[in-house]
Amino acid sequence: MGTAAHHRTPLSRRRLLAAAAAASAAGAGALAQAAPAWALPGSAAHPAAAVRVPAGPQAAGEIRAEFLHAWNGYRAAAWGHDEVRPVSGTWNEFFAAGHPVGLSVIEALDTLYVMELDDDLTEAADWLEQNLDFDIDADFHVFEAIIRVVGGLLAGHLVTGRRSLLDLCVDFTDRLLPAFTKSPTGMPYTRANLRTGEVHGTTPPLAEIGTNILEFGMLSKLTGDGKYYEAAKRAYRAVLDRRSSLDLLGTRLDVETGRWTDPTDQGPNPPVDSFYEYLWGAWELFGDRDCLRWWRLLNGAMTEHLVEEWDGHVWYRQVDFATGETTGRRQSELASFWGGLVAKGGDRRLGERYHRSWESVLQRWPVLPEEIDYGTMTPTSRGNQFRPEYVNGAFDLYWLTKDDFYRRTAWQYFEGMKAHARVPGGYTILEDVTTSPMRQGDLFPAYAFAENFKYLYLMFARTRRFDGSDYVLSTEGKILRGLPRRL
Ligand code: DMJ
Repeated sequence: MGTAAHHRTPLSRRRLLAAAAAASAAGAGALAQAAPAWALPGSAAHPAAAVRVPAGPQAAGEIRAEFLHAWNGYRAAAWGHDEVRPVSGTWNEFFAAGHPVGLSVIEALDTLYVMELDDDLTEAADWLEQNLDFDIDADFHVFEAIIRVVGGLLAGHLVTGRRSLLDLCVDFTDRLLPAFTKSPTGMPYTRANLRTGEVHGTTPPLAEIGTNILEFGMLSKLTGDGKYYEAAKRAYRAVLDRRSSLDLLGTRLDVETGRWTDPTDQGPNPPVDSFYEYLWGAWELFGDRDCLRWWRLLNGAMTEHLVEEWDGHVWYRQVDFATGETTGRRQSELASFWGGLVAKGGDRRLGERYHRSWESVLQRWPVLPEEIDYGTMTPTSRGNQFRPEYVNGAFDLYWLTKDDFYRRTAWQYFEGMKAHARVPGGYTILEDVTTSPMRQGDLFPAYAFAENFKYLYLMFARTRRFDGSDYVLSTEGKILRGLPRRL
């Protein structure tokens, strides 16, 4: 690797388009020179293209068996608790110590359905019906509660048709709603006490302000009560009203004063990532034209001001949202879903290129580190929380393009997961992916029952239980559209 000066090509999109237009005017030869900045190298140039994958049904069977390995590990050691610690055979409560809500059971519902594990689904839904009681005197993290519990119960209702799961979902959401309704700006507080309605936490990041419109919108649709959708929309508007003159956003806002407390535009990195994801999602799921407009505006500005070429790959730098000045070159693994979103949301080339940037990192570390600095290509956070984002991106790109490259790279992800994160009691997070062997931790995050195995399975399975040509999944992998029309 050479010096940054040799490798950086900081061309903004507008400049690239201008260059392409000028080249076009000058003739085809010149255009061919301007194009490479966005050109997609042939899949064959990427190592994942050479990965050997078993035939679809066999691959799907292997993935299902690995899901069951994890699920049965949870059932044996931690049933009813939020998360299993598969190495020690103990458990972890995700929201509040001493107050389990069976989070893994909630997260798994629609995965059990698509994998046709119908006895397990019945057992899980029965258990939730008989045991869940949200009258809990504890603070719940509002964003996590929405994407995990509200989304999980909604998806569970959609796949089982059980009214009881929807009733639980309404009760739970109503207990979180004060975080929105007590806020003078409409942007939610970070935490809410489920019993008292007290709220805390005044400076959430954007992901926590905007990642709710899909779950709240579905709830409004299913109940006929618009208050959930209205709360979500008001929070979005409050942020859009505070964008900079460059149409960029900072990281955190004070929900009481309405002032920015962190002016960094993170691009698709956390803790902002799904704020943008849900703008596109609200257009797809509800046809919301405001959200489409906002997605186009903000995504266009990020493409213009944040995207840069570096060592032949495209990445999103961090910038000051007011000036556009570069402030960092970190890239979180959590951003690796972004290629699929950008491709769906209008710029297929950029989306495919961004995914391939991450694919090149996967060749180096078969389980991705939590964060890298792409300027030096060094991991800046060496663990991996058993993350689903990379395969989420491959999943979306596969269904959009039907290019087998994405199945191959997903299979490579699956093999990395099996080789390094599998333990006798299921699967675990990794503390360091740069050691050999990779140093293992002791936790199976509940989201992996909703995400990793589902994305993998649905890329290979022949099933009538999911429509890959018309689907909307939440940020937590919950299937909100794409199920058979039987409900
Ligand atoms: C999940 O809870 C969701 O995917 C969320 O959007 C952020 N990331 C975690 C899994 O890594």
